[in-house]
Amino acid sequence: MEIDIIRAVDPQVADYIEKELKRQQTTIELIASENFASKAVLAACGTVLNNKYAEGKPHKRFYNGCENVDFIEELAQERVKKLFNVGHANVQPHSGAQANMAVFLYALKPGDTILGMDLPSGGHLTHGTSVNFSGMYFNALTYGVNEHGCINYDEVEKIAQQHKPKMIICGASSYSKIIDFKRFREIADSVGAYLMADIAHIAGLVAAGVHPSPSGYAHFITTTTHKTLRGPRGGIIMCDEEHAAGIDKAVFPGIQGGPLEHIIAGKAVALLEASKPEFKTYAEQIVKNAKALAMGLMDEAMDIVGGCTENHLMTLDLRKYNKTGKEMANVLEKIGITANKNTVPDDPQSPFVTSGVRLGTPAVTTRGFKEEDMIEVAKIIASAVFSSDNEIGLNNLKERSLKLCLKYPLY
Ligand code: DSN
Repeated sequence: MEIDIIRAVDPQVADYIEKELKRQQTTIELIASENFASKAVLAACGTVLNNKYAEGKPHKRFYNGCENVDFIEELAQERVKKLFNVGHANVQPHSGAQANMAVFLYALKPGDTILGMDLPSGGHLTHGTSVNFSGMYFNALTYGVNEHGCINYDEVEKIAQQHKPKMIICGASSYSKIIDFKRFREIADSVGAYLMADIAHIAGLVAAGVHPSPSGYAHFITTTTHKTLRGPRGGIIMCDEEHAAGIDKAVFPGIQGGPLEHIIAGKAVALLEASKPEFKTYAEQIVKNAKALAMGLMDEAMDIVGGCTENHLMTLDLRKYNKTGKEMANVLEKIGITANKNTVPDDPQSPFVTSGVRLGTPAVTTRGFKEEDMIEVAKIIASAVFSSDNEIGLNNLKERSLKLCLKYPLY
């Protein structure tokens, strides 16, 4: 057992790994960006591939001895191309943020105007936030959502017409509706902008055909590999052949050194898993579970941003209960449910406090949770909102959470 090998050298680290395993096994994981990678993916990441430097591309490396990692990286690239129907894939980005940074480096010059979704509406830090490189080095404009929690496409078009951005960014970290990539491309074309689709959250749904694909619409598609795609932590960039050389150069030597070939092996394994019929069933169940959770919460008089979900997540809007996201995320942790505080549109609270809690179903669906379990989760969450000061009540809720976890053993 790997843990025994670690324990023999470093009992302290081994202890914390075991405790983390227990935490994952005994809590309901509702962080929308997390998942449980398969044992095969985890094993691939913990191999001797860790030891290899491989700057460059397969068969064009700066170091010798790359004959095995070359084939693994090519396998990963080919699997991305097939799964997402794209012309070129770079599987080296260490993260989604670095995938985005590489696209910016290739497609933009400092000072260029970009247009992305604002953070409170569900956008991502790297889509133009002032504290991130994307907001520091570029003239970042933002669009938001309408009263139904949907992207305001007319607003996107209006801002684009007015400011002629060089790149429009779609994709989000906390957005529960289907993204209309075609409409985004039409807007981008009308002002001569590039379109970048960051599908980090929905990549697994796109791979399974449960969410429309940006392929054929976006000039650049970026993703992480560890969310709905259920792979190792990392990033990928996809584009047409015409941008391939430039994107590859932006990743290395532009922003990264040696690729993490052990993680790329994990990506390859996850991509193979994602091409199987079982993965399609899994992705469909993620969405069914999210809908059941949203319905369950609304049946308990909870508010959901946008009133429903069409993908894997939703944001609970706590304003009418005078609770903050920070407070409720901590209460949920006490009862064995892990989620994160999240801003809601027009949030009066700061991003450190927030008025919302984001809830997602990719991880619990991997465990085996079905719709009836999500209804029970909804009841537990609603009870926690209403009785957050009642210790005995919270202990009972913790028991109910644990019971659900024990129904679906993990690892
Ligand atoms: N931190 C990720 C999320 O939780 O959505 C985005 O990068």
